[in-house]
Amino acid sequence: MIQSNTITKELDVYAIRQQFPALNRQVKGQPLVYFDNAATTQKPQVVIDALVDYYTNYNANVHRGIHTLAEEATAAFEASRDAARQFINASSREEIIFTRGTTEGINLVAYTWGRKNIKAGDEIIITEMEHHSNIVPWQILCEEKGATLKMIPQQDGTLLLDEYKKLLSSKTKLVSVVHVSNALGTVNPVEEIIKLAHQAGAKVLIDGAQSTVHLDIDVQALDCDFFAFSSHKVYGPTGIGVLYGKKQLLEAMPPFQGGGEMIKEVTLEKTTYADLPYKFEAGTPNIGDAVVLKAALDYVSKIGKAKIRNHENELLAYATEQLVQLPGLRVIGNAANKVSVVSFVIDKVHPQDIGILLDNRGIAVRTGHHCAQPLMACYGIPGTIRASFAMYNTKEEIDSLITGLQKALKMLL
Ligand code: 7TS
Repeated sequence: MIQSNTITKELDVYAIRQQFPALNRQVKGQPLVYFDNAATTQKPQVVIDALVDYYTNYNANVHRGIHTLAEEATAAFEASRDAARQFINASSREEIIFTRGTTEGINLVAYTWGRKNIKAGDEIIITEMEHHSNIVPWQILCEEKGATLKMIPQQDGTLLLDEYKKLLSSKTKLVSVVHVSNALGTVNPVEEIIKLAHQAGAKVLIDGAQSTVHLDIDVQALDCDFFAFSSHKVYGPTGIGVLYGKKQLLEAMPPFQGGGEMIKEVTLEKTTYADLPYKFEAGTPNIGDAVVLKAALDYVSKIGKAKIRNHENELLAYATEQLVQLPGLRVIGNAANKVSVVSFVIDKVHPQDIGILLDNRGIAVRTGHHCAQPLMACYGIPGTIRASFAMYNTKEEIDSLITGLQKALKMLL
């Protein structure tokens, strides 16, 4: 049934919902309400079809066969790289490295750029609101090198930039910052963070895991040195992601893994490495999922991120407005600039109990620390309940969440 209040002027949510088969399923006898989009988005039929098409019609290894299937697979694989380049406006396709996802992208930079450039006494700056994947690789590196990891503090979801300025010095070699917090939804002022880091002579990595699906990304305008994102949070398949790096940095970096495809010539004495981007893509890549990434990015571009964002912002405002009326509920993270995530705790109830009771009503949220334990420690809480929205969510679904929470609280309190 189409209800006018859930169709924004520009985005026909109900037409979009038809394109996501998973949204038709029932959970515990109720229609699925999927609010765990920050963990991973559901996939539109075009993405599912593209994967089936690849394995049905042109599955072959890339860059090595001269037969037709290998040529088709290689062309599709490289077309996907071009689509990713365009999606984040990198200046050249050589700057687009396929990875398994954001985690691998960050680890690649820590392992190669970090091993080469970080020395004892150097400092790396991250923030208090990082996902563990933008903390642990730097801890490992700092431990190995005798470098120091510093954190920009935050208050109620907003980074304290004055504190950041105090942390910056000639010792700072890298600033690695999450663009959009997965646990709070905060959009961080990365433009300013990047500018200040560059003035101090440091390089900057942006963790774009949560931002790439919601915001227009222009790595050249941002002037970041590295940018990492995951396909599966942009309506694409799992197991594939992109690391962007400025060409001159990537060229100067040692390889990540050694093996086939990343070499120019191997003798027993010495190996010379392949040109970019292949130097960083050892072995048979995840061809099928890489090919399909293009279908996902094209799908999002065709609908238009501005329209999607407009709709998601309406959902976020509506959800926040409804949630704060529940007794004992406290929203965690009230930054002025947020997208698509509302995290909250409720007095005297454990987030996990709420998660289980909501699941009994077919409502999927994430509960826990969201792989951001240092952030939870700032708030003195073990975790939150997180609802995160995508283009296919509706206000009626938020109403179901509110009803579900009211019923859960009646049972628990
Ligand atoms: N950085 C941020 C900000 C993230 O939100 C995530 C995943 C990652 C990095 C890691 O991405 P991956 O694709 O390599 O795993 N975040 C979440 C989440 O919020 N719930 O599940 C995964």
